[in-house]
Amino acid sequence: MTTQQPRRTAVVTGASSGIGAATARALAGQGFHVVCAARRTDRIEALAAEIDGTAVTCDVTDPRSLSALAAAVETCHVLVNNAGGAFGSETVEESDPQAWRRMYDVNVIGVVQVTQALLPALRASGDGLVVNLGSTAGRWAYEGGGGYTAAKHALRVLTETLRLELNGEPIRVSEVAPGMVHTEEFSLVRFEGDRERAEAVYAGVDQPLLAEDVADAIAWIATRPSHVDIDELVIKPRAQAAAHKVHRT
Ligand code: 8X3
Repeated sequence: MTTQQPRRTAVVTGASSGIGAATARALAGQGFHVVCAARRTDRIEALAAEIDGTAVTCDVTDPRSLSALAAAVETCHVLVNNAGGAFGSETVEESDPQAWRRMYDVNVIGVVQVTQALLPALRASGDGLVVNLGSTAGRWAYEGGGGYTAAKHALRVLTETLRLELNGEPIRVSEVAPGMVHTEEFSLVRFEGDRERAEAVYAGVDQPLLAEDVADAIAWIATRPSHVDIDELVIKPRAQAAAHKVHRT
């Protein structure tokens, strides 16, 4: 007679597209029950149906919707703080401070709030893991990226701080920091729907990373033995050696 083990639970924010959706699929493929959290209900419901998961509509910048997320998740083994994004590409001189606030809000405060909401559930699992989606923008500055690089640098420090504070508890804290990833929305959002500028980011680059490549790295981290903590994992396409050093043909 075989006894069926209950599926472990993973929560993925920003699961409606790109790296978030790919991560939800990858973790489901590893046997997790995945809670797909995002603002766009239709997308996460379709994804949840596909992977036998659960959809929870929420906005990581809105504490009220995070209470609903916390109420829906009793036990959480893996939390992937993926929701985030870049808004604009102006120089520091020309940038809109409101865009900086929005980027800090979604990339940093959003992670703080989701983590606060789900720490009781992570503790309840007895073996929790938090994976924060950082970026190479959290390591390198580049012109026109000020608001985003500042926010991702902040997220890196937030991740380190959390690891220090949770030391002694059975909760690991990781940062996955991708470089150039060609997703359907990241650059389109940054350039406010300007498809030409968005596509120019990847022009001539032999195989930028895909969302699935990053999801694969996250799934790898989530399937290490419990005592193995992957602090940070920087992942870039072969064609990218640094923020400015991208081989194009
Ligand atoms: C995305 C990487 O180079 O667009 O997080 O800042 S970059």
